[in-house]
Amino acid sequence: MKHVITIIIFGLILTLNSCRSNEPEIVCKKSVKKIIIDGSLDEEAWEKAETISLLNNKTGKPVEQDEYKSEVKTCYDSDYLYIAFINGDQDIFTSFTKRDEYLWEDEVVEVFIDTDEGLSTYIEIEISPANIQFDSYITDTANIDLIETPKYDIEGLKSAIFVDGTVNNNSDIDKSWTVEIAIPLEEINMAINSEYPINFYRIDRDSTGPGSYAWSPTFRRFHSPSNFGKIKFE
Ligand SMILES: [Ca+2]
Ligand SMILES: [Ca+2]
Ligand SMILES: [Ca+2]
Repeated sequence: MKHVITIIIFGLILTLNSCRSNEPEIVCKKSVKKIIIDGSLDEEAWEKAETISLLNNKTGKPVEQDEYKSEVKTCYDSDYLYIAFINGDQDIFTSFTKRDEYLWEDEVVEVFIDTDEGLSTYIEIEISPANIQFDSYITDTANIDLIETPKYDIEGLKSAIFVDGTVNNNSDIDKSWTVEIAIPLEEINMAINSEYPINFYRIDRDSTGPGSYAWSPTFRRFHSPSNFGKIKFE
C-alpha cells in the first residue's frame, strides 16, 4: 500500500513538473534608445522585440478572426519594463474614466506579473482604450478584495494609447488599438538578472470576436497563477 501511495505521489509530481515545463516564455530584449510612451510603436526596440500572439482563452487555440487578433511585445532599459499590445478590434469601447474603476467590465488589456515570493501574490495592471489605468496587488486569488487590492498604486506607471478608429462610437468600423506601457522596475522589485511569472490578457466585448484572450490560457478566470508563463531578460 505504501509503495502504491509513493508511486501515485511521484506520478503527480512528475505531472505537475511537466505542466510547468510547458509554460511559454518570452525573451525581453534591451532597448538602447529611449522609449517614448505615446502609443506609437515607432521605436527600433519594438521592431526588434519578440512578438507573441494572444490565444482564445476559452479554447486555448489561436484567434480565428483576423480582425480580432492581439499581439504583445516587451522590451526594457535600466529603469522600465515596457509592454505593448496591438489589438485588432472593429468596435472599441469603454465607459470608465477614473483610475482603479472596474475596467474589465468593458474592454481592456491586462498584465499579471509576479515579482515577489510565492505564486499566490502578484501585481495586476489593466489599461483601457481610454488610457485609464487599474493597478492592484492580489493577495488571495480565490477571494479578491475589490476594495482593498486596487489601493495599491504603481506611482511611476506610464501608459499611452493609439486608436485606429473611434472609441465609444458603434456607428463606424474600427481597426485597432495599441497600448504602450512603462512599468518602473525598482517600484515593482524587478531585477533584470532574474525571471518572473507573467501573463498577458485581453477582454473584448464584441459579439464577433473571441471575447477572452490570454497568452498562456487559463481556460476560465484569469486569476490562475499556475498557468502563468515566464519573462526572461536578454
Ligand atoms: Ca512610442
Ligand atoms: Ca471591441
Ligand atoms: Ca491602484
